[in-house]
Amino acid sequence: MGFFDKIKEGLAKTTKAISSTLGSVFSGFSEIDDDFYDELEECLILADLGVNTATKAVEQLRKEVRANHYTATEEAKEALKGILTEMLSVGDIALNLATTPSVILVIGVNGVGKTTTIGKIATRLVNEGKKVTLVAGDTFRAAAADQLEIWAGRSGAAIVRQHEGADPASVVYDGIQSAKAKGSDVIIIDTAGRLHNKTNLMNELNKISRIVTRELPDAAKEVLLVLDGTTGQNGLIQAKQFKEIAGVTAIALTKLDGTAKGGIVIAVSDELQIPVKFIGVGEKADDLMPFEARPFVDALMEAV
Ligand SMILES: Nc1nc2c(ncn2[C@@H]2O[C@H](COP(=O)(O)OP(=O)(O)O)[C@@H](O)[C@H]2O)c(=O)[nH]1
Ligand SMILES: [Mg+2]
Repeated sequence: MGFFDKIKEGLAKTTKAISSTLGSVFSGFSEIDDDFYDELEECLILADLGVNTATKAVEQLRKEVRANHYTATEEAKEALKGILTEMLSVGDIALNLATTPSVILVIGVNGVGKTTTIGKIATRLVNEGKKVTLVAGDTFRAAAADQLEIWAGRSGAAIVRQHEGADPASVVYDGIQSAKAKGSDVIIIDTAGRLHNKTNLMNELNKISRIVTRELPDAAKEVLLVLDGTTGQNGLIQAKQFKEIAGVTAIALTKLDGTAKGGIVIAVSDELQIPVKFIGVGEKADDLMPFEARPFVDALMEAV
């Protein structure tokens, strides 16, 4: 299945919600007037673009319609696709894996899909012929390392873990030594996401980052923030906190198969100016799509 069909399937709920409402706006108005813009803005907010991003998109659309003397709503629709695509284009969508080894530090609150996303990314990388080491930096619960170990087995990645309650930074140190010895191409670090104590979390992530920088000063590093797409605008608030404490370079939005609110992808890109590099559309190994802006927008508005 190609990217387009796969997202369309994964985003079925979102596509249905957005296209039925947006569809009625574009077909329900014969001319582009204030009522049209108001209705459009409301639809975009309902699709979880958030007030800021929806307002900004509609403002931009007004400018383009005026500048190009558009009169048909069909022309406005094409212009809107371009605007949304532009809002999603905030940086390189490929992971930076320029060095051997390179490091992906995966962060985010509990339950958003970090470990699952790591398993999916490991599967992709191993299939591309890369040697991958997973590091079980979530030592808070033994089950977390067990879950990562299952994904290591499935994907063909190596895993480094310690006992429950071990110091995450020490597991990371071990993981890096092991990856160096094995000649791994990519090291992916899982972490615990206890945001209830911001200071603790910050200290823990800082400590891990320091070890990575000390042991691999020249390595390409990604800090991948995982967000649960079903939490909508709350996810955005989380993301702002993590951006502040951890220097996020990339975002993965998960569970977009289970929500009618896929518009959150646009809000996240636009408000944080950090590229969404992956979207999760299911629980299986191949349910992770490298994100592409235009096909995403096309899928979102296909039936419109
Ligand atoms: N439907 C769906 N479920 C997902 C997706 N990603 C993760 N999950 C599920 O979300 C739950 C929490 O995932 P997990 O990786 O353990 O989250 P973590 O606590 O952040 O490591 C698990 O049941 C996963 O199977 C996704 O893209 N779609
Ligand atoms: Mg986990």
